[in-house]
Amino acid sequence: MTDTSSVPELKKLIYNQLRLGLVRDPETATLRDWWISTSKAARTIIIERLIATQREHYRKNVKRVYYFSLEFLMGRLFSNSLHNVGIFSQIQQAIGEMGLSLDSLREEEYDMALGNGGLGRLAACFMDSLATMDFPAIGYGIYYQYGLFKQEFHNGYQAELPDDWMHLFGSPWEIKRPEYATEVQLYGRVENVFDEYGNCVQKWVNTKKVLGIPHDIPVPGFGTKTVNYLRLWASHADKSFDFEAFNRGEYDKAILEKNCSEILTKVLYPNDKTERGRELRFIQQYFFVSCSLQDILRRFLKNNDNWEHLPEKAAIQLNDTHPAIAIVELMRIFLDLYAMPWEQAWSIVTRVFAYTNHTLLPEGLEKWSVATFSAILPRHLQVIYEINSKLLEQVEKKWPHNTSKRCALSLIEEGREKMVRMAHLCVVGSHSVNGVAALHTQLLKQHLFSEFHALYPSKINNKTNGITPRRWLLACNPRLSVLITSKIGDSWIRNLSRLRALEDYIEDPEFQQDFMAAKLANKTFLASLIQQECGITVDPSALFDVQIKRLHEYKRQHLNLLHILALYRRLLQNPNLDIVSRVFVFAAKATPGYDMAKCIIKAINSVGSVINRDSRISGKLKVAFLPNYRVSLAQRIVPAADLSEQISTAGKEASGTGNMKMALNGALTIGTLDGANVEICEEVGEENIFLFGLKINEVAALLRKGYCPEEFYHADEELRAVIDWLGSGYFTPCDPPGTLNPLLESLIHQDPFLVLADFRSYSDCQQRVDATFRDKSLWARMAIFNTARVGKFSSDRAVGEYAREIWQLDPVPVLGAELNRCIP
Ligand code: 26Q
Repeated sequence: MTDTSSVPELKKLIYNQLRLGLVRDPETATLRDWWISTSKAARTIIIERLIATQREHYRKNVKRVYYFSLEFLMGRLFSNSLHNVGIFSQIQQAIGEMGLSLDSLREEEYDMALGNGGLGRLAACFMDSLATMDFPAIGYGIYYQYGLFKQEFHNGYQAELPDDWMHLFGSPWEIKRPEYATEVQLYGRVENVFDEYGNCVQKWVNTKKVLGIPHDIPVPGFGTKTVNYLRLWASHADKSFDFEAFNRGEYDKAILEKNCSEILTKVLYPNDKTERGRELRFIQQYFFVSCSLQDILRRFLKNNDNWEHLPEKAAIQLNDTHPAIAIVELMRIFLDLYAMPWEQAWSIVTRVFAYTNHTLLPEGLEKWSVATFSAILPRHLQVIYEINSKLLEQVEKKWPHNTSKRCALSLIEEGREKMVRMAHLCVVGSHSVNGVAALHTQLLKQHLFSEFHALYPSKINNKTNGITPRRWLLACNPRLSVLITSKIGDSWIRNLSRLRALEDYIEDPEFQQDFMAAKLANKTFLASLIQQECGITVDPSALFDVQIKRLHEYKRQHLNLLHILALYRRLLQNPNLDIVSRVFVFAAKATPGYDMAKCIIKAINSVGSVINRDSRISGKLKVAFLPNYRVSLAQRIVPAADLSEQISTAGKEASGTGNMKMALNGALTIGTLDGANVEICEEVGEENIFLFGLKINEVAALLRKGYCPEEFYHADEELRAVIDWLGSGYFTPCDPPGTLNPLLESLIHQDPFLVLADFRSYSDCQQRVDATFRDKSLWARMAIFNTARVGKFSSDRAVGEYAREIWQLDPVPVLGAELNRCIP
């Protein structure tokens, strides 16, 4: 048997892909051609293992978890696949012998940006961990033609461009599977008809039909033969689409209708409150849920014949409420297509589903109008009313004659327009409801779902988020990975807690030096990217102060900005002031409809361009806002961060995962006691993190008493000065007067996220950061402590907890997947 992973064999595979697959002459092949051929060569190995894995799962009739998510932020797959399959160094050598470099090939790949932010990236990290830990798993989502928009800055303002990620070339990783095409119904009406036993049953008729075509992306585990996959659905016109129009000779009308079907999965919706009314998003949700459930039931019926066994074979995790309609759809299938009694159907459904909540913000809670349901999914609305009436019976039993409890718990929000509360649907229809950090879960129990918690005391549980160490250390930070492995071996890659062994080296000056040398090299690399992308020259030895995340007021990028202004002003007023040089690195996209977020971007860019050009401060401060934040950009910034900004208003960030990524790469955190920061603090110890700001109870107390930002504005001379300065037009000389007014107005008069209240505490804390950074050895020790102590935040740990405590899922090792004999 040939060893397909030997260098000569890999070279052969790559050449074959280039010549036979792409029909290209090696003499004239472009970098893109080489990237595609190399990816496809790796893919052949992955596919053999995929087939072996699926065969094993089928043969053993295993239980699987199905992760339902509207978003999978996979980023680039090239390096990750090579690492996970165990051929990274061989491919590196093969490519090198062919006169090319892996780094340049890597740059050819588009990010698979099928998500907005944390929730989508979490789904991607979980897929990596599930495969690595040999859990049978399939991710279900949408094959958007356009991912999250591409961001450019025009005069400091965000401009949005389409992200045509597949471009003309498609993705070398995807496998289109028309043989599993699935039909989905929409619109129509419900008729009462009598079945053969004289029972009145409901029939959904006169519907429009759309087809879902699966596109599979293989997900190889690290150091295992398991290859799971992501199944993404693209909409397609049904074969029968408007045949009549064709027959009437209305060819153009028929084609237009075809386009309507195919528009369904064209674009990912950005996370936006104003988007809620968009009917297309609602249809997207139902479309992918319906396809996925049919796929799951088809798979179940191949090996089983008793629905009672479904919960032993399938666990479905709902990534937020976005796929919540799945609960109703499975009920509808059981009731209407299999004539199952309600109680039995409900018992099965609630044992299959589990729900993860990712937000406490009221505007983050999804609601759809009863009118939308009635037009698009009329039968589902009936089922929802039925679920609700049974829920309200339970409420009546627990709290007799209590209207306020009924209103608080009902699936229907009464008002001018009746709305269906999707989170309530998820809570009643699932056996598990989890938050994503300890604090977040506690707040779910105490506030958002307090009544449900009283009704179902054991349902709500915590699963603190995690990140995959394969992408967020091994692949993104090769220098640090090599150093760590040289000291403690490579078992940390699959068992991140092993990083604790680094504590033995904390006092070792040579290790401190090597650790910080890796950091400096990463900063030098980022500095060249900043030069290239922003035209700003930065000094790699400065403190790299990094805030990278979606732009949102609650995340408080503007608090960071006020601190930058304060430092700048202090320097201007005292040119000899001794402060540590800093490079402030930002990267963030603002949702297109979110004007305040866009105004904050403009403000940061405007202040940055003045500061960066001011020779009076001799380069002590630089501000770089890197455009088009995405996974591949994060992979370059994370390893280069000295300071990780996690400064949300306490109680607003469910968890955060960027905090984990930067701490793992040896950055120190400056943060509030919010989300997973609380647990990071527990792990690294208070002496290794910079905490500031109001705590949750203090935020609540301040709001209760009536928060008045003007008071803080008037009481703090420096704060007032920087706010007035920002509003003066000084930083926006070429823009109309009042350009930044919305931001100023909001800060001084509303300040919903308590920026002014936390400013002084933040600024003082930044002075402690400054003092610490001067002590190189102290900083190095603290940085190493961070890397050594954050093993808990591996997505392997998180997924292990989900499997044990929610899914009751066992690992299934795939042995002897050496099917390479099929390859010539
Ligand atoms: C809703 C309706 C219509 C269109 C879009 C949406 C939508 C899309 C995405 C609403 C929310 C999201 C994304 C939310 C999100 O990313 N939440 C983050 O999840 C992370 C993983 O758990 C946490 O770490 C973050 O704290 C949380 O903000």
